[in-house]
Amino acid sequence: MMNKSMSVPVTAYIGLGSNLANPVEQIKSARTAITQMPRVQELGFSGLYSSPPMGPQDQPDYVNAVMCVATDMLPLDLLRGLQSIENIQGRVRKGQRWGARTLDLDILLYGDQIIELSDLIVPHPGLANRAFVLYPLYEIAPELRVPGKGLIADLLAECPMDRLKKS
Ligand code: ROI
Repeated sequence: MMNKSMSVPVTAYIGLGSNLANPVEQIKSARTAITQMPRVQELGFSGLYSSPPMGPQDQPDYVNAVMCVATDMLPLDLLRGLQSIENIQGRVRKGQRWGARTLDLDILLYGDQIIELSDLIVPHPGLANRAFVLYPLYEIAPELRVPGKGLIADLLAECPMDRLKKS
């Protein structure tokens, strides 16, 4: 009989971002924490990129990266796991929309699925026009097709690198 906890792993992409409390260390420890999640295997990790904040300018520059994992966690279970890592690393949700944060973990892609739940929209709505997501994603998955949006290479060609720097 098929064990109902067994399911086929999907390849998911996670965006990591930080602009407080030593961002490079925040990203590194988030990587370790994600790798240590029970039903997650790391398949790839981009370089680190820095960029000025998108949104309010009165906050430090960000460090961003993208991680590729294989997981058989359901999307919302993966999201809850990532949120608990954000909280452990001292994320405080303040009033300001798009304010500074110690750690932001976003599910960018979950296999080829389109997910539209109140808590989770995949592909991530900002993916197609944010250089700090597209460039690290392209680095680890240059052949990727983004469901509903097309080839990563075509999205990248439309998105100037602007002030994004590979660090
Ligand atoms: N800006 C940059 N450069 N990098 C981010 O990860 C990032 N994350 C955010 C907002 C506040 C929108 N701006 C950002 O959530």
